[in-house]
Parts: sequence; C-alpha cells; structure tokens
Amino acid sequence: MEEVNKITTLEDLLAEISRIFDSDKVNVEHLHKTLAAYKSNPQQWKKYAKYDKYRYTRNLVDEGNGRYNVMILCWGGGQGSPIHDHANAHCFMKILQGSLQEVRFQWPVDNQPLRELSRTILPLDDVCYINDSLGLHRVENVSYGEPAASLHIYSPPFEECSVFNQQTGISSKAKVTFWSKYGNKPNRAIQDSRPPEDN
Ligand code: 2CO
Ligand code: FE2
Repeated sequence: MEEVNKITTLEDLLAEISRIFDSDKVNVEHLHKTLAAYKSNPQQWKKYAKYDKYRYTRNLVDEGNGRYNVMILCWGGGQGSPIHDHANAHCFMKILQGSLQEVRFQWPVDNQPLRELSRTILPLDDVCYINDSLGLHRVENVSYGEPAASLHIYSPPFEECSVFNQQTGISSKAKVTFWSKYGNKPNRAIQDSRPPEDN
C-alpha cells in the first residue's frame, strides 16, 4: 500500500489529489486516506465558502483537467440535499466545518418507499465515500444552529444526476450547478432568478 504523504494545507491537498488522478485507475483507499490526513483549516478554504439562505451551495475549487472536480459545499443549518445518485462517478466527501448527516438508501424496487440502509453523523474532518453500487444518499446539516462545509471530489465530473422521491422511488433528472467558481460568484441577475444576496 502506498504511503500517505503529509498534507498540511489545502494547496498540498489539491496537489496530492492531482497526483493521485495522474494514474489511470482511482485508488479509492489511498484518496480516502489522503483526505483524512488533511486537518481542516478554515483560513485555507474560506474564500470558496459561500452560503445561500435558501439551499446548500456547490462551489467549484478545481476542475482537475476534466478528470475530476473538487468543490466545497456549504450547508446552512437545516439545509440538505434530495435523495440522489452520483451518475456513475466516485464521490468523496470530507467534513471541513460542523457535521453532516448522511442517510443511505437502496435503489428503488417496484415503486416501493426507498429502504434506508444506514444513517451516519459525519463529524469534523471525517471522510466518506459513495458510488452508485453502494446506493443512494441524502446529506443534511441537521444542526439547526451551526453552518457546515464539506469538500467533495467527483470523478468523472458530472453535470446531471437523478433525484428520487422517498415514498415512491420515482426518479427524475436534475442538473447540478455551481454557485461560485474559484472563489468568484457569477452575476446572479443573469444566472439565477432568485433574489440577490448580500454575501
Ligand atoms: N452529491 C451532492 C452534490 O454534489 C452532495 S451530497 O454528497 O455527495 O450536490
Ligand atoms: Fe451526494
């Protein structure tokens, strides 16, 4: 097993992720350990952390030469995702601030309510991994006071995934979008019809 290099800064982490993706096949265990080796320091990632009062945001950090995406997701208290799949991609998630609940579900069977497989609270600096063969999930900041932030890697990158109704298992396609890229917010007036924010 390859040794995990020392990771002190977000820059180190991004460089190491890039190195790991140089090889043809993603070494899931190695990348998992590398993410765990980084201890979150908000000074290093706060420029990417942009919250919205209506829903969790996805903020692009690195486009990884088209092979993977690194992004920081910002979850206000009580904000969560729908139940979704990961479009045949690897998904790594590391908690940078606060904590998140991950609930996993089985893929739908005969329009029955989705069966819950597990329910986990992911604390600060924890790492979790999912892909479609492991099921679906919903991620939620169940702490109503504290905001949460998480770093995600998807490989290959995707622009669309499926979202599922928990009661019926019926799915529909949903586009995934970025709230900011490289620390910059695009002009919301053009991009998005929601009211502008003061952040
Ligand atoms: N997959 C969701 C998204 O990219 C976040 S839940 O963690 O994978 O929006
Ligand atoms: Fe997800």
